[in-house]
Amino acid sequence: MMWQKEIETMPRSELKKLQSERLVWQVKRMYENVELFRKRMDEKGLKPSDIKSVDDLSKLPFSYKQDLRDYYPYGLFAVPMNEIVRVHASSGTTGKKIVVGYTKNDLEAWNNCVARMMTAIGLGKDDFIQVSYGYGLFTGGLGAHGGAETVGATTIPVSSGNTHNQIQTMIDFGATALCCTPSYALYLGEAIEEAGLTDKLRLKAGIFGAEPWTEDMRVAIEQKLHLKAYDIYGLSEIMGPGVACECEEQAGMHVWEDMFIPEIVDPDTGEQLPYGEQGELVFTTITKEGFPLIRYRTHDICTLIPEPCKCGRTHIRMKKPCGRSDDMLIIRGVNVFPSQIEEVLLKIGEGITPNYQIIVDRVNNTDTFDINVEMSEGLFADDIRTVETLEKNITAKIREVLGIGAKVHLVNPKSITRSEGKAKRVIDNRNLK
Ligand code: DLL
Repeated sequence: MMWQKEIETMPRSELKKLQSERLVWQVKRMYENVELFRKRMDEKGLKPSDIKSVDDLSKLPFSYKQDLRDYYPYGLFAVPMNEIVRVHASSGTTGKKIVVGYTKNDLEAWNNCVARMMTAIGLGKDDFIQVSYGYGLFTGGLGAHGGAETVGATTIPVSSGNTHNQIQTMIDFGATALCCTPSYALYLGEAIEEAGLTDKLRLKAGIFGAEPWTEDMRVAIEQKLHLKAYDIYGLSEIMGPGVACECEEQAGMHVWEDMFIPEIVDPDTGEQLPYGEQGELVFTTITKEGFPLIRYRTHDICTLIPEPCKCGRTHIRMKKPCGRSDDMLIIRGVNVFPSQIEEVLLKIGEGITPNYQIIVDRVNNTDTFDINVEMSEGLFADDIRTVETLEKNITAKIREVLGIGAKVHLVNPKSITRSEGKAKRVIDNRNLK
């Protein structure tokens, strides 16, 4: 059942018809139930009846991450709260997280998205799928989990962290597939190699995503873990992992177009660009009930591949995202906005200035995360005790906000280089394109 052949190989003309019907349905119900959407439609002088097919998509207003902040936590949901059976959350640009919600049908649709991919890459009832994405508010763990149970595999919900335990579980429980971030997969691969345990692995496939990774990384992971490494893309706002997935061809990720309409737009003007051109990826959810979004600006820079895939699936493919049109960083799989750091520094205030620089690198397949913060004029670098206390305090607050550790270094006032008076906030030395 999970090879949803009729849908996955539907002729494009039929797919377009289906999308149009669903778009019309979605626009109508959102106009009735989501205040912000109604307001934006009214501002444009648009009525739901003006939207008759996917050809009218570009008339519709965009939606933005900022909207989720403004209507935090549940203000954009399109059903009464008693129909929402699960919420997840992800980083917002400042202190507050963004919150998303799912109805029972939404969870079923999500499970299907991931299950379609698992089926495509040959996973099923006889497999043991180890889920090493984090469980909790992050969508990775429970998203992969739902797909694994749906294909009937034996699901091993390890969650993230504790490498020793990961490896032991993988070997003892006979995992045949692994789901985690690509950087963690590489890290596990090295650790397994070092421990001389590679022979004990039974892995055949890996489902890796949540952060950018390169073809070189794919080769390295495949060599170390003796498996085939597949890419999976998604974002909490649209659903979670599984919005787009690679098939057996490993040649771009199929966007499940019966549920999501992708567009590429010029990040500056918002103008729709033809398939094949690079720009910002935008999604419209046409089946989501709980938290639907119309023309959501992902900020992921990407290209859609309109040519048919050898696998026979007709759903369009996307290339690996190759950057962001905003300043979001993904460090150890966690989304980080520089503004979150600035907010922490501003709150601490005394002894420091909000002049900071984030330096990210990748050493031994793990992201390093350093933050230099200029101390204020009144503080002296030789007052080691005060400096150390402040550094500890900032580190703790950053961990509280982001959920990951950073190395904080207080540096002399005005020592962070400015160009045209502006400090460069982020130096990312990882080569992920
Ligand atoms: O990262 C969902 C996910 C979990 C996807 C597990 C795949 C596997 P967020 O935390 O909301 O959701 O982060 C979404 O992560 O806009 C991209 O910038 C980035 N991203 C996700 N998958 C990929 C990928 C999850 N395969 C943001 N390649 C997105 C590159 C990715 N970037």
